[in-house]
Amino acid sequence: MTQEPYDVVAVGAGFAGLFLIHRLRALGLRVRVLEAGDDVGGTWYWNRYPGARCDVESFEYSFSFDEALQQEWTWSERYAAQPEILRYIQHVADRFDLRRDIAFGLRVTDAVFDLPANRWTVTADDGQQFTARFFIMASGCLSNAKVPDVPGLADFKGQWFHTGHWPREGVDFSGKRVGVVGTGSTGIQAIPVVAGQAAHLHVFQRTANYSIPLRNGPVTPAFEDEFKRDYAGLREQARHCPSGVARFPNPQRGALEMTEAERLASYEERWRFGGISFARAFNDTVMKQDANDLMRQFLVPRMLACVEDPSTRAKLTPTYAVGTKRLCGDTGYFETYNRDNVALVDIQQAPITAVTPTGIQTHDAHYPLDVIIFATGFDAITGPLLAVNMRVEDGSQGGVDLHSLWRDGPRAYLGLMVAGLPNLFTVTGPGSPSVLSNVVVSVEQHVEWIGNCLAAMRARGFDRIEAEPEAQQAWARHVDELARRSLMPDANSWYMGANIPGKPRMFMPYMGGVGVYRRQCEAVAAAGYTGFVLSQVERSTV
Ligand code: N01
Repeated sequence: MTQEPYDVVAVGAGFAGLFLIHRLRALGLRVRVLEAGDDVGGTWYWNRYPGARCDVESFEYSFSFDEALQQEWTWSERYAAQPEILRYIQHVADRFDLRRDIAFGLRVTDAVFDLPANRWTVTADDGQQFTARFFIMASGCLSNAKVPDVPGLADFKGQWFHTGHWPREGVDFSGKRVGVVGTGSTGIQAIPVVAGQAAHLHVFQRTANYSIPLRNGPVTPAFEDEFKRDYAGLREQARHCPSGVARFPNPQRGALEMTEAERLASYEERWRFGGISFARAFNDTVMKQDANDLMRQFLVPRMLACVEDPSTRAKLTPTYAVGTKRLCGDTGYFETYNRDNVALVDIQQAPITAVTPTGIQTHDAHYPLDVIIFATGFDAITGPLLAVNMRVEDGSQGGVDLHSLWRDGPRAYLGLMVAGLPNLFTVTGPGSPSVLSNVVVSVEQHVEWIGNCLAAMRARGFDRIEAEPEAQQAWARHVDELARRSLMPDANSWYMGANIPGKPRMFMPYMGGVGVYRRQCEAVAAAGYTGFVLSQVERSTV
């Protein structure tokens, strides 16, 4: 069944898809958002695992586009848990009546751009098709959950879950022997909660990680007032600073420029404040190994001071450079290893070889389990884009598809458009600050930019836009150069695609920061969309 033509079809009803509807409606465009889940929320719809919460403060990790919305909503905790964030997103959908432009329960499988017709046809898993002049992937950077390819999983007699597809009804761990595989941001959040419920918990750790206590707590009226008395001003600051987070914005000085006393005072202040802003204590932490070593020397003893068993403490000691994989924020993570019902298994030293019908087998032992939780992450940034078979078809010359274009690694001009795929926009695509920023700030910036671009095209009578290959190449070189000046490419991180076997190894996000990035996007638009080719190929325009 083919649906009526739209101006825009988009994928995903998370923060990005919802704001897209709001913004594009205001421009008078007809938009349809296709969403695999049965409600709004995106990341916060799927990631219902125990302990899930945002490690960016909620007053900042929220929409800024509407003053009344931000004044009326009250967060109960400094770092809200998943149910509250989901309630907030649902509130936004209701308040702006966004659901009527969303089709739920549809997973998009294919998107084909018919070059002569200048139309995308987007196909969902139930066969429904939607056509539109413009297609926008608002599918998130961390929505393609990755279960490791471990032999024997299909024959496991217990229950197993990936944290990114957590069952709505929850999981009862009482009296169960549970195994958690993975100690990234997700595992570190889930482990303390699961440990409190399960009879026994084995944590299977491949890489020891850095984590800073969040020091979460209830929002007091004074705390709320701190944000709300000049919310607009704070948001403006967030938009123009590197991280997209206004409180503790990025530092102007490097650790190596400070005296030891100044440096320790700054680390101490951040440590007491809590959370992942610790990484932003100095501007050279991920740029210079010496600066990184100084942070490490401060952080590791603090972080592990609570772990009583010396051999567990040794296993929990990270060895890579701080901040080159995403820093984690936790609530009682390291303390969990003092519990009698928790054991840490070092699978770097003795890797998992199989899942057996009754548990996990490593090189040197078998661990009987009733439940296995994979907190093993995502095929990040490109995974959700490549999950849709996107291609351009030109009756005479054959076609081009995203998989071929990105065979050697993803490239997108400003992270917004892929040369060769006209009228397709990617929200927080590769080459944009996305996952290195407060992603809601980045989402709003992208959606605003796309909306302005569509409005400008309409005003000037254009109906096709595509990125120039040369501009895309130059942007990709710039993204790569920034990364190479830092320690980031040395880590086996998902930023590098290192967690997915066979994925091209390439640092995907833009390291220049959201403020600088925003200025570049604005300059491109102000100069008439330099690096893009705009044209009129249809007889009449929207
Ligand atoms: O995933 P990860 P995540 N065998 O990829 C291990 C955001 N987030 O879901 O490090 C054994 O970081 C893997 O080991 P290693 C945030 O941006 C935000 O935890 O590859 N182990 C690692 O320990 C975050 O960075 C919040 O050696 C395997 C873990 O699994 C991103 O989501 C909360 C394995 C995966 O860690 C992803 O976090 C949660 C295998 N085959 C998440 N494969 C907020 O608070 C992987 N691992 C906003």
